[in-house]
Amino acid sequence: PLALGLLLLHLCCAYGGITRKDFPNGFVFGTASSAYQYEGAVKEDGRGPSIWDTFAHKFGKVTDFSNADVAVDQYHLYEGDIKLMKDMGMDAYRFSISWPRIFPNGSGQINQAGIDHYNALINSLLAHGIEPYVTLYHWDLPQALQDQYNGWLDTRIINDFATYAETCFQKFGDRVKNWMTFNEPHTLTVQGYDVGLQAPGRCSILLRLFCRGGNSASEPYIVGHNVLLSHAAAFDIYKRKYKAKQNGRVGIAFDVIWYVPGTNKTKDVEATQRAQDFQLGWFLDPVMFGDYPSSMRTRVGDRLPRFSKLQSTLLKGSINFVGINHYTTWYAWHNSTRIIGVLLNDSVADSGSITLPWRNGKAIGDRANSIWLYIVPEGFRSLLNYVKNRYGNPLVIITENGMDDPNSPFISLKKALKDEKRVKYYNDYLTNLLAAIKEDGCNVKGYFAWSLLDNWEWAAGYSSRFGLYFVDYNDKLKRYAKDSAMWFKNFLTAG
Ligand code: PSG
Repeated sequence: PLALGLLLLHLCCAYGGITRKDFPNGFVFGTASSAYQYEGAVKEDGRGPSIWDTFAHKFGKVTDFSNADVAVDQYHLYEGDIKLMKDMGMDAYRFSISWPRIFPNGSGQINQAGIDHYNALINSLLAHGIEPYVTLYHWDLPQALQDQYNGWLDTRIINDFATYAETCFQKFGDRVKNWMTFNEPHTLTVQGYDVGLQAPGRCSILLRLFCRGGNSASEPYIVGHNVLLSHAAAFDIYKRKYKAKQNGRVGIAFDVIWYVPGTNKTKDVEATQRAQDFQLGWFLDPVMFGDYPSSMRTRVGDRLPRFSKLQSTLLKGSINFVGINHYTTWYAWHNSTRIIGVLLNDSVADSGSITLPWRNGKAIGDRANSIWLYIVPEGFRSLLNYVKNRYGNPLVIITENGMDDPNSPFISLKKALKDEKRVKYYNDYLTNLLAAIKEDGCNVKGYFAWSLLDNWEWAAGYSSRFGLYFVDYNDKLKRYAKDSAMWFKNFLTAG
């Protein structure tokens, strides 16, 4: 007990010693996850295949040649995982529902075994006093809809998504009060249909070297449009048919890198704003204001679909909270060359800005394991102020925040559990979040760490470890608390 006490004292007070008591009453803390990255059991209880099963099983798409057939097996191990959350003192858990577990063919017949599984998960969370926050779409589209009509490229998806969403409201909405229709509409659009590094892996950049099908100059805008209209349809159904009875909230979890100008020249400052327009603005402007940012309209022209009057009205105000997945900050400059436009001819080139995590050969911050993840805690506070100022201080929930370490056979278990860098990351990002709330008046009401456990990191497979808990992939997926889990426990339960 003394050793543990000293460890907790060290973990808490080595870094300014913030605790949850410094946050407003009712502020929610939790951890986040997603179905495909966690569940495994891909062939059990009638689940249909998703586009991520297909993609992960294609040769060369995942750096360590792995797939998520087993992942961290939360489908079977959820009871134990809920105890880990409880033990840290977490209030909430963000997870996603796998669409092909509910509708193995994407639409049509409901799979009762899928409903039963999520009922059991939700009931167990509530029995332990943990509030479920549910994402409807965290990228695992039923393969059947990809085969039938090209998934997000076709407007038929809007109805099928709306039916799936309504089924979830109907079956789980008596107990689930916080919904996110989409996880990272921008990432799924750009990674899936512009650069092609994620499912379904379509692109035309770099002379079609890496993709067989796709058009990076048009498909991302079509997909983004259908995602927005699908969100609006689901929001409308909730508002008209479920809100009065269930009294919940519907949001979206947006991926947001904070961009800072590479120099203070006007054209770089303007390019920084454009980079943000083509990331957060692309999806948040339509749900707040009813249309895309004007910089997108000007620069993309006829390739950017238009909203009808009715669609625009449906979209405007179709969000009860703004979910923010935030990890990192990059620089942005005006793109004054033509090379990128020629090589890419895509939505990235359309923005007319170049974004990078270094300047003059020097990184913007300390790097985590992922090549895109640089640690810049002050960027978090700036981003929250940007959202406050541009969008009228909406209700914000931080739906993801975290960093990864490498998965290496040369790092001992003992060493992997000493994740000092992660402890410092959380301390510093939460300190900036606190300042944004208390000093700047940002309306943030919840925070979810990515992630409870190490898990399957998409194209990076198992090579990346984002967890507060270590997962031993060589020994029955056993979970071990890292120092960061102890740090959270102290942060949440101290005093
Ligand atoms: C989000 C943001 C960036 C890269 C990847 C993501 N970025 O800033 O370049 S994906 C996001 C996702 C979750 C991932 C997690 C870590 O929602 O499923 O595991 O972040 O990459």
